[in-house]
Amino acid sequence: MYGFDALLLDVDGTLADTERDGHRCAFNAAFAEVGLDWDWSEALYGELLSVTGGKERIRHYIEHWRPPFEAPDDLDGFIADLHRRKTRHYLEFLGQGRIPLREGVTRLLRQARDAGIRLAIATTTTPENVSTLLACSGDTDIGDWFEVIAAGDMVPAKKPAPDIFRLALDKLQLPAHACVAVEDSAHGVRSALGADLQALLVTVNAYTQDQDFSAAALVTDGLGGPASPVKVLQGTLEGSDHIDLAALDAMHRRVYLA
Ligand code: XBP
Ligand code: MG
Repeated sequence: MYGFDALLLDVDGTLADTERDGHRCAFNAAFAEVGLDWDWSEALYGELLSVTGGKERIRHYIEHWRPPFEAPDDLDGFIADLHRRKTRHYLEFLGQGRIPLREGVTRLLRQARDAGIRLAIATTTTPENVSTLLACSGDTDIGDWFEVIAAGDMVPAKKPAPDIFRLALDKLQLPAHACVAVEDSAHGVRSALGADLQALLVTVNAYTQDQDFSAAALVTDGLGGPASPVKVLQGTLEGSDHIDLAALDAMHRRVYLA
């Protein structure tokens, strides 16, 4: 029925707008918990998102943004402890239902599952953050729909390196040309294309809308839905006025069969 076998999805910014009101607030809660006067504003966090990975982001902040900071001898241990605290706060926020899935995500995933399209995650965040986000999404079994969850420290190099998408493809035992990928950021685009996932949709968000997506096959302002057409920012949308399997299939065909 469709010309592709699997859908590989990013998490933060793609499945849900997790950064501004989720991860950022969790970092600030962890800083306060250990008595640090660090406060990542929405604007500063937008800058810090240039570094993927929470532990890597904390280290970058210490090295580049923080006035002279008396770093403890075991800086790695200090950062790991801070990140564990941050993750605990983030999981709490998810459990409070503070971070809903973006519009159209459940609809598209359900359509893919019903059509036999295999589902995989490729993300920089931790596996626990992924499973909890999905479990708190309202459709409690949505996490079971994913055959593969490639996440966080499973790979040595995080996005924009291609490692996490390559791991997802390896676990699926599929070639890149048999798949469609969905991302939200320039780092994610570089990671997906680095894994040769050319049939790539980008659904931008407030933090990423001004980034360079010229290499992506299709860029929209989201997945939309039958009652809410999407805005196409790059490429052409065929088959429907929102992102469904027909639209992804048309994109995949344009990339590989044109
Ligand atoms: C986005 C990231 C993650 C999150 C924070 O991941 O770079 O680091 O910002 O999560 P993606 P952690 O867009 O690839 O889903 O603190 O768990 O890293
Ligand atoms: Mg993302």
